[in-house]
Amino acid sequence: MNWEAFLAPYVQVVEELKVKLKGMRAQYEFESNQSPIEFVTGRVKPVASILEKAKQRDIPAEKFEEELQDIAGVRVVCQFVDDIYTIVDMLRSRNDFTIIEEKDYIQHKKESGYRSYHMIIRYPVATIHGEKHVIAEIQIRTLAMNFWATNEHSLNYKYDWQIPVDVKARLKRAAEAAFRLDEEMAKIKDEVQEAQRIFHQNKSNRKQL
Ligand code: 0O2
Repeated sequence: MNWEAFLAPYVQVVEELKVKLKGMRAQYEFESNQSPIEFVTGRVKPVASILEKAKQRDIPAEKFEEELQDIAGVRVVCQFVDDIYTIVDMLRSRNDFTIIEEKDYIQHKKESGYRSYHMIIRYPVATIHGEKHVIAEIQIRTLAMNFWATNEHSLNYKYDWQIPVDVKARLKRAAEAAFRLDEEMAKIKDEVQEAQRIFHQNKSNRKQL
């Protein structure tokens, strides 16, 4: 397998999606001094992880493009849970890609305690050989969900996906605590946003002086 050639369209998709989503963030801030997007990251799955996942799920190389749906991954991190659904609605209304599947792991958390909203899309990318449709995954989650998922991911690596029972139980409690934090923050969202608007306004006033 020529990995550089295989992954090139995925690299392009991740870069394009990052530019578009960061552009949306800037536009929100410009127009209303606040944004439902806190930050955007993206990555192309490392070759070792692609091979590992393919082996676990018995996926042959010719089916990687169709069945490994997170080779191109972009993550949108929000402050509040309802921001996630604002982003989801906005992504649904776009016409530069098609949505293949949506997985709401917020309403239906995973057994591990994982919460996040996943959107699997088919994104047309221009290559020197013409247009190619690439499958990509957009993960949308709050800062609290992201904090939990990042730590759980590290522990999975540390324990080679065999996290000890006591650590697993703690992680589940931590996931519930992160969820309660999101719930509490939702209750004071208006106040937090007003404070952030004032802060941004003062910052741009200072810049103009
Ligand atoms: P990495 O290192 O992020 O690339 P499915 O067949 O639908 O059940 P699938 O195909 O794995 O499952 O898709 P799913 O559930 O949408 O998960 C894809 C990615 O979501 C994962 O990629 C993780 O990034 C994230 N994710 C899903 N479940 C968990 C979880 O329990 N904990 C954490 N921390 N992240 C999760 P990879 O390939 O696992 O990892």
